[in-house]
Amino acid sequence: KDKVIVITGASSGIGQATAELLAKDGAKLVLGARREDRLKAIATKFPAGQVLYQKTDVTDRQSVASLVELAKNQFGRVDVLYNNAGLMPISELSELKVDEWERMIDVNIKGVLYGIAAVLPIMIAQNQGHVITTDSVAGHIVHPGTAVYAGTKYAIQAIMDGLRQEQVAHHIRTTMISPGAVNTELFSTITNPQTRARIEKDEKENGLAAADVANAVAYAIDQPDNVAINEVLLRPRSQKL
Ligand code: NJP
Repeated sequence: KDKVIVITGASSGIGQATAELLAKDGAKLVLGARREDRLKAIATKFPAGQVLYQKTDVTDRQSVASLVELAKNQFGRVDVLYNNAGLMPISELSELKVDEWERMIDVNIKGVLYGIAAVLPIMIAQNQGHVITTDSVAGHIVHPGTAVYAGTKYAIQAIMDGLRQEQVAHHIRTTMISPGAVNTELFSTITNPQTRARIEKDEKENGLAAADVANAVAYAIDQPDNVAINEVLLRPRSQKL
């Protein structure tokens, strides 16, 4: 209940809902994202000193390292890193939105790797830890338009399972949280207006609530230390693919 948990992408959606759920349960949190005002608004809902925050850009290795250092310095350890920051500017490959491909790779893959790089020495020294990453149903299935987004989420499957296998001896657990549609701000990163309108409508009408996904994160964290929930895949009941 009093675990020290670092969350990236904590300023909205799944990250915010998870931060609020875990903080209510007594966890000590360090929240990162670019929108510092949003992080501050979350932190001030809880007793002073329980929820810390720092402006963080996960595409900057030093910025992620500094977020993790804040947790280690203030709370003395890092029990859980939740790599949740992500972008989904989906488009068909023929639209050649190469800048958006690069941004997805930078945030969804490199951002996660920077998080792992920052916590791994700490967790190995502790001989204990838990790395959680928001993956996706898109880490299992691709559709026209999701090639690069799904590619980043498939990559996370490989990275997280590699981490799991390598760190069994150091008692480091890994969990991928793989949702289908969730009603968050994620559609706002889509620049094709028709695609954006379609996804926004679908997420608002049919998506899970961010709090539903937060429950899955808390479930994975709350298991006894010898139990590793390696993946939770959750869809709205109405979602077919
Ligand atoms: O979306 P949203 P979600 N550095 O937009 C942050 C996955 N997922 O909660 O920097 C640091 O509300 C951004 O913060 P800010 C998805 O792939 C979702 O849905 O202040 N942070 C915000 O806090 C992603 O991995 C659905 O703008 C950066 C957060 O990321 C995760 O869920 C379905 C950043 C995004 O919150 C959370 O997304 C699915 C950066 N450079 C998987 N760039 C879904 N919603 O349907 C962005 O399968 N952030």
